Parts: sequence; C-alpha cells; structure tokens
Amino acid sequence: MINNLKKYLFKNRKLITSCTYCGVGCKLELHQNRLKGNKEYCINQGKHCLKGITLLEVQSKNRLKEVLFRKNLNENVQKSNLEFVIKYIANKIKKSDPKRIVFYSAGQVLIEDYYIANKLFKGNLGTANIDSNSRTCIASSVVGLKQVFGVDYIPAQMKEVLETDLILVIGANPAHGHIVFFEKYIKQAVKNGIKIVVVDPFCSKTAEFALKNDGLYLQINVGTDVNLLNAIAKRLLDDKFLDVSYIEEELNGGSEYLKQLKNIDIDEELKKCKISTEEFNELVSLIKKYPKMISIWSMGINQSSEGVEKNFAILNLHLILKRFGESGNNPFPLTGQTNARGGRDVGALATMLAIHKDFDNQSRKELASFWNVPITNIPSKKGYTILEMIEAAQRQEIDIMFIMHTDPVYSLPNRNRIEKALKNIPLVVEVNAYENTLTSKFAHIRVPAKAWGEKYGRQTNMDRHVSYHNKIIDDKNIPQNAIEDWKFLCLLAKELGFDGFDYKDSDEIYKEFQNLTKLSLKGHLNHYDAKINKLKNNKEFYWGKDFFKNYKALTYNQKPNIFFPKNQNLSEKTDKEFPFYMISIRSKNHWNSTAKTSLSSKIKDDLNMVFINENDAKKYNLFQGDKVKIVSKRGFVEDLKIKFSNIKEGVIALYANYPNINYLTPFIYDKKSFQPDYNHTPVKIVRM
Ligand SMILES: Nc1nc2c(c(=O)[nH]1)N[C@H]1C(S)=C(S)[C@@H](COP(=O)(O)OP(=O)(O)OC[C@H]3O[C@@H](n4cnc5c(=O)[nH]c(N)nc54)[C@H](O)[C@@H]3O)O[C@H]1N2
Ligand SMILES: Nc1nc2c(c(=O)[nH]1)N[C@H]1C(S)=C(S)[C@@H](COP(=O)(O)OP(=O)(O)OC[C@H]3O[C@@H](n4cnc5c(=O)[nH]c(N)nc54)[C@H](O)[C@@H]3O)O[C@H]1N2
Ligand code: SF4
Ligand SMILES: [Mo]
Repeated sequence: MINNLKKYLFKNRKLITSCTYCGVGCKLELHQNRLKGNKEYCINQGKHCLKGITLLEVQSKNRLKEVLFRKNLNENVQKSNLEFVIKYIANKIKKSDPKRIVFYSAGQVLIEDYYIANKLFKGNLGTANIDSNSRTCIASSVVGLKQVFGVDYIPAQMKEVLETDLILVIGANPAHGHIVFFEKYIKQAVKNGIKIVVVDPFCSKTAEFALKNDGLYLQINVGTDVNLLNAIAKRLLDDKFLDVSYIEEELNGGSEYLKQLKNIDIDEELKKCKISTEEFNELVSLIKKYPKMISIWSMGINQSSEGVEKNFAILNLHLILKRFGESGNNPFPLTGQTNARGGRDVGALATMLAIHKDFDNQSRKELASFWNVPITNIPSKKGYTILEMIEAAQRQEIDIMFIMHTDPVYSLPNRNRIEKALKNIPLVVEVNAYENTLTSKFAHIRVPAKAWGEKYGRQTNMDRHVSYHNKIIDDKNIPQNAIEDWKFLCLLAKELGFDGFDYKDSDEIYKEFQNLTKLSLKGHLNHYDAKINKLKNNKEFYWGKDFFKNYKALTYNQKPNIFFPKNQNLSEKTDKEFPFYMISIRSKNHWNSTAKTSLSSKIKDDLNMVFINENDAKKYNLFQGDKVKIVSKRGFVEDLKIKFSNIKEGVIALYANYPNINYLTPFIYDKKSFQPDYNHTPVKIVRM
C-alpha cells in the first residue's frame, strides 16, 4: 500500500493522518500496514487507543458504494449517479423555500466540509437552518462560555492538568471518552502528586482511578450539580475565602450574584445532592488548600434540560476564585468529537454565523462582503436547531433535509417521534460513508462519502489544535463513487448557480477560511496565523494562544459576566411507575452509533447492559445477568442484562452506544442551548 502512496509521504518519510473519533485529536501513522500513535505529534506523542488504530481495519468494510435513489420511501432504492441526483436535488431546492430546507451534520466532518456547508446555507441559500450533532453534545457549554466570556472560547488545554494542583472531574469519564487525555495527561498528573476529585452518580473508571489514587469520589444524585456547586460557593463566601470586592467590581453581575448566593441553605442543597456533610467538607477543603484548579466536564453536565445553568455553576467557581486565564487554572469543558471545535468555528450551529459571529447587521455586512453576496443572503436570525427541525417536520414544514456524517435516528431523543417526523419530509438526502445507518431507511437519496484516510483537510481538537487530515489510503482501496463531503456540496452549489464554489482542493478552501478569520472579533480566531505547509508537516498550531493575555473577556467592558444558576428541576420526574433515572455512559471501545467500531474484529464490548446498584436490584428481586426490558413513557428496549455496579441508588445506566437507547429518552431540551435532556429519563425495569 505504501509504495503507491509515495507522493503523500511527509517530509519525515512517514504516512501520517489524524484520528477522526474523539476530541483529543491524535495523529496516527501507518507502519507496515498497521496503525500506531505518531511519536512526533505534540498531542499524543506516540499514544493511541484501540478505536483509533482499528480505523484502518474498518475503513474498507460495509461501505456505501453506490449513489442510491428512490422517489418515495415505499419504493426500493435504485442505483443512480451523482449527476442525476445533484440535478434532482437542485430542482427541488429551486421549487422550495429556503425556510423549508435544513442541513444536519456532525463534529466529525472536516473544517473544509463544514465551511462549504455554512457558505452554501448561510451565505447563498439565505437560511440558518444548518445544525450539527454538537447540539446534542456541547451546545450547553457553547452558550455558557459565550454568555460568560462573550465568546465561545475554551481557555484550557489538556497539558494544563500537569500544571495544576487539583483536577475536578464533574460529569465526564475521560478514561473512556478521551482515552489518551486520561492515559497520558491525567494519569501522569496524578502520579506527580496532583489531586483528583470525581463527581458522578456512576463510579466510572475515572472515579475508580481517583479512589485508588488518594483522590475523592462524590456519588452525587443525578441532576443536582447546580445544588452542589452553589453550596460550595456559599461555603467559600461564609468562610470569607472569597475576594468580595473583586466579585463586585470585576465581574459584571457580581453584586446580584452575591445577593442570591446569600440565600443558599447548604444543608438543603446537600440533601438534594444526597452527599454527606463530611464529603462536602472534604471537597471544600481541597478547593481551599490548592490555589490552582482545572475543572473538566462533559455530557453528565451538558446533556440536560438545564445544561447552561450547570455550565454557569462550574464557570462561576472559576470566576469567583479568580481561577481562569492562567495555565493550570481554568475551566475545561471537553469536546466529544474530533472536529466539533472546528465546526463551531466555521458556523455549523444554527444559533450563530461563521467565525463566532452573531446575526447583527454589522456581522452580516462583513460576511456578505467577504463572500461577495447581497446582505439579504446572510440570515438575520437563528435557524432551526435539530430538535426544532424535527418539530417543523412534524408540522409538515420541511421539504428537504440533508444529513451528513451522522445517524439521527440513532442519536436523537424519542426515536419513535424522530422516525415519524422524518417520514413527513418529502426529500431526505443522506451523505454517509457506511451502509449500516438507522437513518438510511428514511432517505430518498444516499450519497457515498469518502471516509477516514481517503481525503485531505483539517480539524481542530478540543484544545484548539489544528491538525492535518492526510490521505493515506490508496485510490484502488477507495470506493469509486465515493466523494468528499465538501465536493458534493460544491457540485450542488454550482448546479444552483452560485459563484465561489469552484475549488481546486481542500487547501484552497482552508485558505479562504483563514482569510475569513481575520474578521473575527479582535482577531481571536487566528487561523490566519497557521501555515498550511507546517500543518502538513505535523507541526503544532492552535488558535487563541494569547487570548487571555490581552483580554479577560470579549464583553463590552472586557469583564466576564456572572449569572446565578438555579436548579429548576425541568426534567421528567420519577414516580411509582417509573422509579429509576436512566443515564447514559460511553463504552470504552465503541464509538457513538458503533457504525464503524462494530466492524472491527478487535472490539467486543458488550453493549446490552443495565448497570444498577445491588440494593436496588434486591428490592426488585433482580440478579446479576438477569435479562430485562427497560420501559419509559415513550417506548421500551429488550434483552438487556443486569450488571451490579457502584451507582447511586435510584439510578441506572445504559450505554449511550447501545443502538436502541433513544426509544426511551424524552424530547425535552434546554431552552437556552437547545441541547437534549438525555440523562434524566424515568424508567422501570421489567424482568423478561
Ligand atoms: N470510547 C468512546 N469515546 C468517546 C465516545 C464514544 O462513544 N466512545 N463518544 C465521544 C463523544 S461524541 C462525547 S460527547 C464524549 C462524551 O464523554 P463523557 O461525557 O466523558 O462520557 P459519558 O460517558 O457520556 O458521560 C460522562 C459521565 O457523566 C455522568 N453523569 C450522568 N448524569 C450526571 C449528572 O447528573 N451529574 C454528574 N456529575 N455526572 C453525570 C455519567 O455517569 C458518566 O460517567 O466522548 C467521546 N469519546
Ligand atoms: N441517549 C443518548 N443519546 C445520545 C448521546 C448520549 O449520551 N445518550 N450522545 C449524543 C452525542 S454527544 C453525540 S455526539 C451523538 C452522536 O451520534 P451520531 O452522530 O448519530 O453518531 P456517529 O456514530 O458519530 O455518526 C457518525 C456517522 O458518520 C458516518 N461516517 C463515517 N465516516 C464518514 C465520512 O467520512 N463522511 C460521511 N459523510 N459519513 C461518515 C458513520 O457511518 C456514522 O453513520 O449522539 C447523541 N445521542
Ligand atoms: S484518544 Fe481519541 S483521538 Fe486519540 S486515538 Fe483514541 S479516539 Fe482517536
Ligand atoms: Mo458528542
């Protein structure tokens, strides 16, 4: 394979590309037809996880190879070709109204793919109806950061855990979700004597690690993180540990925040969290003892009807303690997918324009002039977020839906409702590299995409590092009809008669994006400083390097805003019929829908499990290995096995990777971030 790929070799004679799974963004190299971690790349320095190195094995299996077409869902699909479907789709678009056209993608497409989608929709079609599965993932953090710091900027980086004193992991399990971050950075930090605290209703592998290494594990009740974090802030205030005049003068809203904080009754809050006073005191004393702190959070916080409030609560701790903007002293919400950061930067969310811009006239003017289009082409208000797209489809207000690199029938909440809504859309176009999606049943047109290792482009990892995705698969091993995601969109744009979509290659697209970033607020998104050749040669570049040196925030007065968060209990509640809260957790070796990881002979994690506290199991006469059915108000799943584990009583966990999980979850979302409430589903267990 390597011989035919000489022209793609890096200067150092190695075939290197990036992993396209998680937010760590490792580089992998091909060595005698096997993948291993690349030693020279700054992030993983030779490390990798099993998922990453099985990318090569799964690249060629079960691929979607032909363009497929049918007019109606009750017909069988027919082999078609790109020319025909592009014309067909363009025709339908011309007959429709941009308000009735939507595009849904993922944090795994490359920067160039996302950029073109954004330019087509928000620059030419004139609609902001383009959203990403990042909505299901980090939307609550995006809103939290934007409201507090005035911009969607995550100040921390992975290496900072080595420079801190205290690592607070709350609602995240990096031992499974961000394996190289955990293995290479967190473990090393703890080995160096840095303290780790884990707050989670489920004793995850990260929590087990904390317990084994002189750390602290707090088994919090589901959905009560705001209560805990407010209680911590109140105790710090009571103990005169906080610089009150700093909070009042240097944080916008500081006085109001303090006023509300004073009403907090610590004992009441701890009761809701089901955390003992001793455990609480221990956590507070660690926070007091150590001046530097990195807080790490992810889906246990974000996937909630109150995800933004929870983000505020964590950010507040950093604000009131002045623990931000310094290496080793920062909040660090983890990004799930490899290019979710890059997607947000080009404008993949329906709630923002490109390069973190809002829908104000000045921003619209700048973008219109950059793309050389009339200002009326640039939307003046947010578009449909994904669950709003589904609601609109239910009202029969959507004509065309594009789905690229994601499997919404698997991943969106309340699957029965999603399936019904998709059936209402007259034209669903799915662009996917693999055959086995659950969404394909609802698609009229299916376009085969080039997959990992078959294309070029760039992606931005969770600490803002931009890496080059290199082609390392020989042409003869790439399905002939497969096309780059961006190329498909360019062909469509050209068929629609739009100018500015004639790109020679992905470098040309990236250069255009680099130029666009010069228009970002105070130039903070400085991709324009990246050198394409250096990126191609494995060199490090991350945007926003000196952000905090120059600004504390990008608010009107450069001071961060502080908001007092409340737990309003907006999720569905358990009751006699549905007595357990179901949460979802990630398996170590499967990736999301398992579209790719299920094809690997090396990945065998059993996903059919219900994790339950033994005391709860006893109450219901359930034993290890018993086969059960899990039922919620919306549906049920069968053939799961009981597994006793260290999990809060009243809570059960299923794998998020279990393909049918979303038959159970509710169609509820945070009204500020539009992120679904996956983690608080009332369910019952029925023995089979
Ligand atoms: N191996 C593997 N890695 C992955 C993925 C994968 O599928 N497999 N997916 C990737 C993606 S897209 C993402 S978004 C990330 C997700 O990464 P993580 O968010 O770290 O992973 P999860 O296991 O979904 O959830 C984290 C923890 O939140 C806890 N939790 C649930 N409810 C609450 C609560 O109310 N409060 C608190 N404090 N904790 C709670 C759960 O028990 C769980 O341990 O992982 C990425 N990496
Ligand atoms: N209950 C519950 N539901 C959840 C979650 C949860 O924790 N609990 N987590 C949510 C989160 S955080 C996320 S991020 C989502 C993830 O949910 P999805 O986005 O639906 O899952 P993935 O498996 O990441 O989807 C990737 C798709 O891209 C396809 N693909 C692979 N390579 C290529 C390519 O190069 N081009 C194209 N066009 N396609 C390709 C794969 O075949 C696959 O269908 O799930 C969400 N849903
Ligand atoms: S840690 Fe993440 S980026 Fe690194 S190899 Fe594993 S899945 Fe890929
Ligand atoms: Mo995610």
